Amino acid sequence: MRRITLTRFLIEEQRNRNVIETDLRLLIEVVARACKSISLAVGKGALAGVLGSADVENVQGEVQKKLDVISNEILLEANEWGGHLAAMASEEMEHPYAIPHRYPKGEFLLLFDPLDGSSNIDVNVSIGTIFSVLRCPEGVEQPEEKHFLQAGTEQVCAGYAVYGPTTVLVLTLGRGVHCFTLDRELGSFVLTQRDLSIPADTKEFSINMSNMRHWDAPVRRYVDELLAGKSGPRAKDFNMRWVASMVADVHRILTRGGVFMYPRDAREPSKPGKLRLMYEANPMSFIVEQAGGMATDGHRRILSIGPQSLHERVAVFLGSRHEVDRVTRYHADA
Ligand code: AHM
Ligand code: MG
Repeated sequence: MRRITLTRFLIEEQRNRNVIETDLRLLIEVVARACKSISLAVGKGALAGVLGSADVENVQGEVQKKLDVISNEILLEANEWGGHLAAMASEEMEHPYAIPHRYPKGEFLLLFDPLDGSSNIDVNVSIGTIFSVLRCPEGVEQPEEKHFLQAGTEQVCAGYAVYGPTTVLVLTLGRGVHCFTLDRELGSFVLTQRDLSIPADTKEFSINMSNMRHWDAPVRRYVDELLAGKSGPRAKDFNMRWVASMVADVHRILTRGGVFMYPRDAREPSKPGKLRLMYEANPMSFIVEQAGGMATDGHRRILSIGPQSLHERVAVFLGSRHEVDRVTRYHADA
């Protein structure tokens, strides 16, 4: 079998389709290398003393795990010196991270959730990294928060890694979605699936059911109908899965279809949802749309939302097209 490593894939994309600039290729390779380091740290677990809490809160008011902090540092260190970035932003940092003056600057902005699925870190369940790449507006030397506030449609690249039984990296450059599996002996990501495609129909849904009493009426209506099964209005039985790591739930949907929901709820009525728009919902929505799926906040296409702040939250409905379309219609009906 001819093995296509990530490096070869990117060089061939650049050569044959001219869709990748050299700096963007470098950026993706650096992020992939950082994901390998995170994968190694995650894999060592208790042996390396990396489990447990770091005893500090991040800007979201969540207690950081040691691996959240380690993963954030790995991504910052890997990406600051290559000359491909203008600045970075992370779930774990209140403000954007400026590239130190001693290094050259590039034209891209990198945003990431360094380790998604925090509640699963200490219990040996799949977790991952999510990232999004934007272009720094022209003429901006010192990017500030406002320069990051671009709609998801402006993303030039997005991806995620899942640290599960295998480590995979899933990537889109706006021309399909491709999956690479980490060959641990070689230390390289190898292309294992081109052009992932999410089936338009599904019999599987994904939502944290414990919040049911807090949901808005359209979400209740939609899930009630799914739960009613064969004898209900949908006339088929649905299965449910909730890993509580968005990376793992989305990866399952890219593999076999499904609908993922993290709606707004009445626990914190002032918040539009739990997940963060710029480094969780936007990159995942770009990937899902590129695989033929759909992603909305119940009302609007997520990728078209004009962000107001770096850490803003959003309700998320994504996955198989016909299901996301239906739950979005239920919001409009209401
Ligand atoms: P995190 O970025 O702090 O890990 O939070 C995001 C995660 C998602 O991966 C997952 O879908 C969701 O939070 C799970 O939330 P809950 O614990 O409410 O089910
Ligand atoms: Mg997250």
